[in-house]
Amino acid sequence: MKKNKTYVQLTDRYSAHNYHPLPVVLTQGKGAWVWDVEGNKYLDMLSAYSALNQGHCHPHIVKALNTQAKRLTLTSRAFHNDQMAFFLKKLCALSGYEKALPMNSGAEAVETAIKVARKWGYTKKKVEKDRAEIIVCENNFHGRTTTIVGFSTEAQYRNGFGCFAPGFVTIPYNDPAALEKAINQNTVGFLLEPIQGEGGVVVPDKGYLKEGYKICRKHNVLLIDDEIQTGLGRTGALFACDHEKVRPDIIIVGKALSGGCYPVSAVLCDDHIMNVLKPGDHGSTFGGNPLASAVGIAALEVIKKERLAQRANKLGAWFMKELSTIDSPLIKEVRGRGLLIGVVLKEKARPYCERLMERGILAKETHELVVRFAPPLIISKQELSWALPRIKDVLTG
Ligand code: IF1
Repeated sequence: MKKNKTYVQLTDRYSAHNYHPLPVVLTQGKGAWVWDVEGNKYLDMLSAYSALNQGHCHPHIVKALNTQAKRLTLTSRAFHNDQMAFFLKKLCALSGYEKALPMNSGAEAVETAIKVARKWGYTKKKVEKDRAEIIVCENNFHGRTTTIVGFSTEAQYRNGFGCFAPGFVTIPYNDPAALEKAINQNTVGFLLEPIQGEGGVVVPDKGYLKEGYKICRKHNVLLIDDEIQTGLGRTGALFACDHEKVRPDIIIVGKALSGGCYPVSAVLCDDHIMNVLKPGDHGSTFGGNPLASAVGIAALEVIKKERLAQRANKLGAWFMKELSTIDSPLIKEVRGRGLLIGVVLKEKARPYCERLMERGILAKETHELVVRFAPPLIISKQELSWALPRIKDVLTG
């Protein structure tokens, strides 16, 4: 049996060095568990940054993937396929929006939302040509395209990648007054994460989204909610904005929209916004393809049928409470919502993630000081209970 190290060396030889992963090489997954090439078993507490809410290789989703793969995989949007409409219908029914536009990666869906918001601004709000502004938050993470990193406030994501697109205005997160102040007649959208994931699992004050929504309404600005990481059950509701009963003008989803089986993302909004797009305005070779659509249908069915949001809510509250009782001078704070939890340390989190790995738990640091726990939502209380003493050992030892 080849060792993890062999694969890591081979990867270093042939792959761009744009990542620094933990030195574990996975070869199989089932539910909340994964196995490496040496036969070691781990509890996956990252779930591919919340793409695996339904768990690894969920049989219902894998079956849909296999069945569709044998029938038809791609038509392009030059022709119709017999899967996409049903996928979008299901997504609209679940989310309560009138229209959905399918893309592939999260970043592409964010780009799509930016285009929709700008075109809405020019055609409906009558913003002067090329003057549209979108407000974004400090500490944001919305993806890696040049437009998106152009409005990141993280030096590493930007440095060396300019020039950047104009038209973005940055304000502090969790500050409604700053939003009101930043809006002018050219503002078309306010793009935000309801919880900042990459930012370190930053949960804003209660009422922030509601207040933000009210301000947007008052000034005819679109609230664009990036639920790529927080959506589809992760925080204990279908969308994190549901906790405040806010209905954003645009919601962006990705990751768990395929249960980790395929890249599937989408932009959701009502027709009076989506109808600004005309044939030829936007597209994607793979967006809405039959394989993606069949997988998407199955992924949504699992979220609903297995009540993943309710599970995340219940298990998350319990797990976070348990984590909070760990008495260690190393821990500064435990924060999060549902099964998106950050344990903020007083020192670098990476060595602790390495030690967790040695104990059979896969987690990844974010923002240097935060260990993020975001297991698949199908995880059981027993599995979480198995993890607790191990996490406790590592964080107190
Ligand atoms: C990587 C982080 C998470 C996202 C939100 C859009 C996207 C993401 C809120 C873009 C993607 C990913 C990207 C991935 C790591 C991961 C991540 F650590 F970078 F911050 F989840 F927390 N909006 N987040 O979280 O979606 O284009 O990647 O499909 O390695 O960059 P994408």
